[in-house]
Amino acid sequence: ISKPAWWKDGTCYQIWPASYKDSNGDGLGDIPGIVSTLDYLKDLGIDIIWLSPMFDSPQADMGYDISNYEDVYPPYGTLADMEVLIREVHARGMRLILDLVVNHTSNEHAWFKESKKSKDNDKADWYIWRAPRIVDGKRQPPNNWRSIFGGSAWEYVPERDEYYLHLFCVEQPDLNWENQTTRLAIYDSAIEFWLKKGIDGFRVDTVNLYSKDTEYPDAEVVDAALPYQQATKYYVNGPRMHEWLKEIRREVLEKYGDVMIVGELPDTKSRDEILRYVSAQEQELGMVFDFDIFMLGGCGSIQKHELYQHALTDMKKAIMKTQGLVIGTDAWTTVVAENHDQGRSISRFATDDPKYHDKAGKLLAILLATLTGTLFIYQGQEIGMVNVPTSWGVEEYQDVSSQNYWNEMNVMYPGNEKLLKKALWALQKTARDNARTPMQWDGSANAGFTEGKPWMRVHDNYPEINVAAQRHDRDSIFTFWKHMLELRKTHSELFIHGIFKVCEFENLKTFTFIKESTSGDQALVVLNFSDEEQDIYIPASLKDENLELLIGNSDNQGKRLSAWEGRVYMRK
Ligand code: TEU
Repeated sequence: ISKPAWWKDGTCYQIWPASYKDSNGDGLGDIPGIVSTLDYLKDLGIDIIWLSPMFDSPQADMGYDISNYEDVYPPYGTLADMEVLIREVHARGMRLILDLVVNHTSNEHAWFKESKKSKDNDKADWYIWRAPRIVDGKRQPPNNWRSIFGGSAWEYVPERDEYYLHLFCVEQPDLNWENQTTRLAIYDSAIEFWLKKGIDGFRVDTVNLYSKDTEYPDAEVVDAALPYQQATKYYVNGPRMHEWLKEIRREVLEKYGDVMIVGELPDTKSRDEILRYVSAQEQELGMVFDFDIFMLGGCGSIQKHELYQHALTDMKKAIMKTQGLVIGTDAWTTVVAENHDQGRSISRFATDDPKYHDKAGKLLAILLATLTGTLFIYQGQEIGMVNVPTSWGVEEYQDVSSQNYWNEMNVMYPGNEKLLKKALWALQKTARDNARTPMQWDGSANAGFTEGKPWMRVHDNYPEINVAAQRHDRDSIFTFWKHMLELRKTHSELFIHGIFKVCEFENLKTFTFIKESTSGDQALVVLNFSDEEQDIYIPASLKDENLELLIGNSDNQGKRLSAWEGRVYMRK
């Protein structure tokens, strides 16, 4: 058996550059700011850093609209700053991965500026152009597809008298992957440029959307109230996806050794389909982020206000699915509960009630740190940052998808106070803004994030929840995470690589599971996801065994779990 890849055992920390750490007082995080915190991350027990887009960009979608893959957004720093970051990360024995955003570029990328000029320029078919459809003598988009961020997925360009496709914002035209010259340019500019600089891999944005149904048929009308329809069927996991991912592996990645490739895999439910991407034998991706956990309670649906409280069994199901990917296969999986597109895990999956906040944060740390796969922690998760306050007005929400949703609701339901109130309620629960409030470093002005005016409002609770308050406090969520990450490594066969078995699935209050290593070690993890005391379930196979407490999030010695209590037992 060969030694497991470094990217399997490593714990990865995601940095969202705008909101992480500002070093020059312009109110926006930056690369020198990141460098100044590397010892902090090392101390937490981080092995890999994933940096969200810091490339040059007009920031229509916070950097997921890239205008130059080979340069840095000036307020974040320079290429030289990135070189320092790469060096300093490596000097501490850590690794760095970047975001690879190649489904689309910015409309200000030189490729697109050229492409839109005419129908016969060099890059005329580097993007997806189609003729208008003429209905009753009027110009209409080529089909009825809805953009993921709302509105039509097509935008008209007079110079060409054609529309281009944008699955996301208008400012994010989709690249034409069918064109081999385009693909090679992408590989060269977005991938190899950075691998040559010494980065260790990529998180691949929307890794399954590049191959579309090139007939561009109309999508079925599911919601007649909407002017444009969800068309995922025609662009998710399209016919040439696997061919192209194999091409990237074969033609590009192979040259750079054991790079880490984690793909973001939206809208993919089937286990077999996921395995096509992550089975080692397929030679495509190392692992993916499955979306089931993020979609709990109807999150991610177009009508955000139709959100409901998911049941604990739904969450168990989502986790069983990702944990099950490694069973009987040669695939690898991920453990993730937060990122820059989601509400905070403590608010979504546990409770942010101040009475239970610390315990809930530690409960989630127990859950995540005992699961199999590469573990991802999002900035602020390690101190239990929570969703934005319910009192914030809509003007505090900065994200383009939040704003589009709000505008759409106002157009569709003008003056409907009740619905608009619900829409704001839904934003507070699901908006991407929840993950984008500035990192809470200390109790000083602006949470120590910036000495200037922060680009986005700092959460009101920063005097209570911040790094400085927690770092040296034995009882803090931070210290608990640190301890959990150490245990995860000490018992890596069990926690990082073990087999996961859920117990008493139907229980709606407690989440109980066994982890078992190939050498036969066993751990029992018991987690109370409720405000009330709960019994501890001990499966028959462990009834007569000697169970020793490894760690818990409470001093409770009792035979029952107190509210939001979690424990890990080891079989002696
Ligand atoms: O997200 C892809 C994606 O599917 C999102 O639409 C996701 O479903 C949504 O944000 C949930 O609220 C990636 C990036 O993570 C996101 O930040 C970008 O905006 C998007 O791609 C476009 O690049």
